[in-house]
Amino acid sequence: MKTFEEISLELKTVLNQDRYAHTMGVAYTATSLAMRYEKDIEKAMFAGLLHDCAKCYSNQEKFAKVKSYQIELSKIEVENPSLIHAKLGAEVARDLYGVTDLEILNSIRYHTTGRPAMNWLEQIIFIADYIEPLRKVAPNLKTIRKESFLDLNKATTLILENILSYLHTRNNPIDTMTQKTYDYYSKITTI
Ligand code: DGI
Ligand code: FE
Ligand code: FE
Repeated sequence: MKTFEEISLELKTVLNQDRYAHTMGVAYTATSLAMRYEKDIEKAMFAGLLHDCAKCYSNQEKFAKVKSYQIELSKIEVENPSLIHAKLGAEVARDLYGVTDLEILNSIRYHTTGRPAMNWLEQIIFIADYIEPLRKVAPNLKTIRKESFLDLNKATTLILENILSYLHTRNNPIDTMTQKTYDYYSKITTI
């Protein structure tokens, strides 16, 4: 696998400026969460760094890469290409950045929708993506940030509530995985 420095330099050329800044925010927020929960800090840093590595390709490039990596897309992913960067990102991280660690690859693959029963890294990346310092618009963000350092499951539920209500107000279709993730975490959380 390439070094953090090498990957950062490459990402700077393929991501736009805002996305690069967000990426660094997620890398360091994930690191902080890994410290708090006594997990592997380095893994969290790499996963955060790479989670949006496929975000800035054009839709045309995304579909071309999906084809070349033989990725299976659901109907909702075909119709909402903004979802594709998660699955595609896992393949790009493996192919272009030399990541072999399955936990890192899965945390990239599931960072947008989450999934039921996420492992620690998947959950930390899902949360860090939402709470990193440059994210400014979500409701109750202050509470969610605090909760992230107290109870990962509770924070996950709060984030999914926001995502679902945001998608509802915009009349965007809900990916079945997003709904399943919400159902799972709301059931195991008492708020
Ligand atoms: O890549 P980021 O912007 O950092 O964050 P992300 O990977 O969570 O992607 C956010 C985008 O994904 C945003 O445009 C909303 C969309 N999204 C997340 N879950 C769903 C969804 N879009 C649809 N249609 N359905 C979902 O369930
Ligand atoms: Fe993303
Ligand atoms: Fe992100």
